[in-house]
Amino acid sequence: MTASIQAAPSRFDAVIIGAGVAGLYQLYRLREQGLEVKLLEAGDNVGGTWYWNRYPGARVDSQSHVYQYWFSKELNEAWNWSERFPAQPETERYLNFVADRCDLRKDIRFDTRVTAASYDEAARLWSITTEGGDTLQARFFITCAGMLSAPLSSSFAGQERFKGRLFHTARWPKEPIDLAGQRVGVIGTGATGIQVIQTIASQVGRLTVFQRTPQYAIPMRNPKLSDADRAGFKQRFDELRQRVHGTFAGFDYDFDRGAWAELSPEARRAALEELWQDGSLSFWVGSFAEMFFDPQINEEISVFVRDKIRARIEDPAVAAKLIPTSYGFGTHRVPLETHYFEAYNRDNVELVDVRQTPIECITEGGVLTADGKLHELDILILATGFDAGTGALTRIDIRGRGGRSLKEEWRLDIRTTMGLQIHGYPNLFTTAAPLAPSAALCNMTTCLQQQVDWIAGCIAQLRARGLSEMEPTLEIQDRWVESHDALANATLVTKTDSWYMGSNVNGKPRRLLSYIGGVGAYRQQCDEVAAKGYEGFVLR
Ligand code: NA7
Repeated sequence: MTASIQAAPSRFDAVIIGAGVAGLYQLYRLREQGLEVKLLEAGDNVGGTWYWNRYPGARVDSQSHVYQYWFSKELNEAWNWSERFPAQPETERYLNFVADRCDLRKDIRFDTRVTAASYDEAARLWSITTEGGDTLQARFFITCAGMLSAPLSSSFAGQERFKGRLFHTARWPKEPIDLAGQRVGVIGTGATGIQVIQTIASQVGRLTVFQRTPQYAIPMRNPKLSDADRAGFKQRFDELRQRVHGTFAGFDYDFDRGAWAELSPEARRAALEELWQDGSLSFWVGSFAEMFFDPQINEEISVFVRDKIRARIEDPAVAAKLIPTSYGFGTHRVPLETHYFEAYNRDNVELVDVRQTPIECITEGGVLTADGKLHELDILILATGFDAGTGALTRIDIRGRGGRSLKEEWRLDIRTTMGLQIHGYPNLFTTAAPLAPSAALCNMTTCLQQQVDWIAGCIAQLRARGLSEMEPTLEIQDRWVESHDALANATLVTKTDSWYMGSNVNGKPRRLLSYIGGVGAYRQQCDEVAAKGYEGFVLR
């Protein structure tokens, strides 16, 4: 072959993007059906979120006994979690273990970033282009690219001038970074910033935290697991697997404490105390659903949490900055923390409220705030979050029927059918996409496995019927979006700014990105669609 002749594109039944929790399982499920599958992964190993987010203190906020795969009892028997909320290295090891045990690597191409994908209607094939210029063809194109994987890493004017080292948390290097004695700045106090701050406060010389929105965070209770704990969870494998798929947020706890209105003030207080002591997200998505709808109940619960925070901070002026008052508890992602608030009692930690004194720019020496003060730094850590839900897909040039552009469409309005398919993009299947339960309101491993199973079911069905194309009608998509919005708009979540609503990205259309009707209810609807022969979808 001469250099001028292009190699024919490689042809597969399915191409998957992303070797994280969803992608690995999707590969497993499709290979099980005998499909020729290729998984493309931008990183040099498996892990997804747990590959990229290796910043100091990175840790799962879901209990390990529900943050796992359910498709194989053998896997579950062979793996032993060390603690209730494992740190990033352990979670990454788990995903490597699964990839090895299931022999998944042979169908994964690492160091391969997808830049474009377009659908050929006549051939019913997707052409998927990589950064390296290769093209792969596939009947089915499945994105498992993550809900929180497109980092917002260039948010500040002058960043490139900074003479020190600058990292976004989601692009933390593999080699250790020596923070000892350094002047470190952290911008952002979301779930990520909190984990970084509480971890490095005692390691660095000086820590300057730039906070825009304070957080209602819950103290994590994270005991080491004993052999007896692990044996207990393993014994409950079948029960837990069934349970997590039916609860509101995909955990083993649910809103089953009765109605708030029927409890006396003492009983409410006792229930909140008990949930608080559990040290998990059960205080939020396993307590009282009314907090999402009723401003008064929400305020009562918010007061409870504010008092808990206040009691831990020595300086009342610092406490006033750290206690949220502009939004209610639980109306955006609630982080878990470990000695986070105590970090602000340390002499080497300074809190800068950037609502009062906004960040003007980054200079050679550090962060310049609107009061004219230069906060001099050796290292600047951006814990500034992600273009959630949409970013992973809009950073790829995805073209559907007639060359329509997903990026252009979502720039105007973010619409999907159950977060699993999009009208105008046949044979494109999406996980962790907008309008399905996701990170925001679901234990990710639960909802991702459910989505992967549903997609695998669609493909099996098509093949069994000798068909080759599936696409939702505009009508079913409109209906889904409408019912999603009706549920979302009844809650206080849509009244609070956060990445849940897309308000952290300038110009992004506002819509609650995650489905809020509950994991159990969502799954039921997905199952019904399948049971009715994919009613509302065109199969041909
Ligand atoms: P988040 O939750 O989006 O947090 C980002 C933080 O960065 C948040 O405190 C932001 O303040 C802050 N931020 C972002 N841009 C700026 C600018 N320009 N100036 C000042 N502060 C800024 O991201 P995380 O990575 O913490 O968490 C994302 C999810 O990953 C998390 O919910 C888990 O599910 C895992 P803001 O709140 O916008 O005022």
